[in-house]
This record gives sequence, C-alpha cells and structure tokens, in this order.
Amino acid sequence: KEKAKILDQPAINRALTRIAHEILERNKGVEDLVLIGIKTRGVPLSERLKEKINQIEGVEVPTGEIDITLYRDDLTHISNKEVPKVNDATIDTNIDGKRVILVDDVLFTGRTVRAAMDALVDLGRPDQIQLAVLVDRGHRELPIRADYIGKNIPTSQDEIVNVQLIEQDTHDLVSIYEK
Ligand code: 3GP
Ligand code: 5GP
Ligand code: MG
Repeated sequence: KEKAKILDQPAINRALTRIAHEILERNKGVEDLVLIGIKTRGVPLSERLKEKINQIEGVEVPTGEIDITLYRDDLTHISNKEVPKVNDATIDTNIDGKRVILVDDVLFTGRTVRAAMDALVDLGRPDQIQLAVLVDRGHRELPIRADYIGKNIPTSQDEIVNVQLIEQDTHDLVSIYEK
C-alpha cells in the first residue's frame, strides 16, 4: 500500500546531478574513476551518473556491473537472514589503482554492498572504493556508509522503498510502501 511519494522525476534528476558534481569535487576530476552499478537498479543509475559526468567534464568514465542476489541461508538454520551472493560481475576495465564508485538504488543493511566490496577486491586492487546510493533507508547491520546520498529516508523495518526508474519501470519515482 503506497504511503508517500518521496522523489519525483525532477527531484531524482537533481539529486543525480548533485551527486555527479560531488563525485568530481571529491575526486578532483575524472581520472582513474570507474562506476560500478549493482543490479538491477544500480545499473541505470550508474549510466545516468556517467552521462552527467560526461556532460560536465566531457569524459566517458568506464562503467561495469555486479549482480548480487539475496538468498535464504536454509542450510545452516542459524538465522533467517538473507545472505547476499555475487552471481556475476561484468567489469571490462582493470580496476587496479582505480577509484571504484559502487552505485545502488537503496542502501539498507549494508550486506549487499559488503558482498560487492568482497567481489571487487577479488577482482583487483582498487585504490579506493566509494559508495553512491539514491536512497539511504537506514537499518544498517554492518559498519558501512554511503559517500554520496540522493536522499535519506528514515523508514521502519516493515516499510519498503519503491524505486521506479524509466529504464525499467517506464517512469521515475521513489515512494514508500507499507508491507
Ligand atoms: P533493485 O535493485 O532492482 O531495486 O534486492 C532485490 C530487489 O528487491 C531489489 O531490486 C529491490 O528493488 C527489491 N526490494 C524491495 N524491497 C526490498 C527489501 O526490503 N529488501 C531487499 N533485499 N530487496 C528489496
Ligand atoms: P542491503 O543489502 O543494504 O540490506 O540492501 C541493499 C539491496 O537490497 C539494494 O540493492 C536494494 O535493491 C535492496 N533493498 C533493500 N531495501 C530496499 C527497499 O526498501 N527498497 C528497494 N527498492 N530496495 C531495497
Ligand atoms: Mg538495488
């Protein structure tokens, strides 16, 4: 059941424009940057950031994607928690010595990002890993934070942040649902 619309299309666009500028400011330009989207909705967000950075600096930053899915760890019965597992990574550029910026739509417990970081350090030796998210909904279970945040949305455990992006959902909208 939808409770509130949080970000409409212009608000999402402005947040991503700001994040693109923040990325360039913090990294003093585009040198050695690589954007990695976490599937599924982190991927179109990373492509939009690439496009904005290109508009500002005239440079095409390399991008890649990581597919991380959550599965129930039924084998151990130790917890009922979903465990993130890296299925696939498509990163055509060498990340050694690079500043890798992970991009995801929603940051929640931090477990997905942790799995993504594990995959990245298996793939190479990045100089830095940074994190950009459209929404931080709180409830971290690991000491992980985002460097770039579109919007902080304080949520309860049983709310869901619904992220719709034109590339997948025909329109741009962030809203809150009650489970
Ligand atoms: P997305 O990355 O394309 O947005 O995590 C897998 C998918 O499930 C995500 O796809 C996300 O949209 C959706 N999802 C919605 N609410 C939740 C939630 O509370 N937890 C998790 N893990 N995923 C959620
Ligand atoms: P985490 O691993 O931080 O708990 O969750 C992050 C991943 O789960 C993100 O990739 C995101 O897609 C998904 N996720 C967790 N909570 C939400 C939510 O409220 N809304 C959406 N859209 N995705 C969520
Ligand atoms: Mg996601």
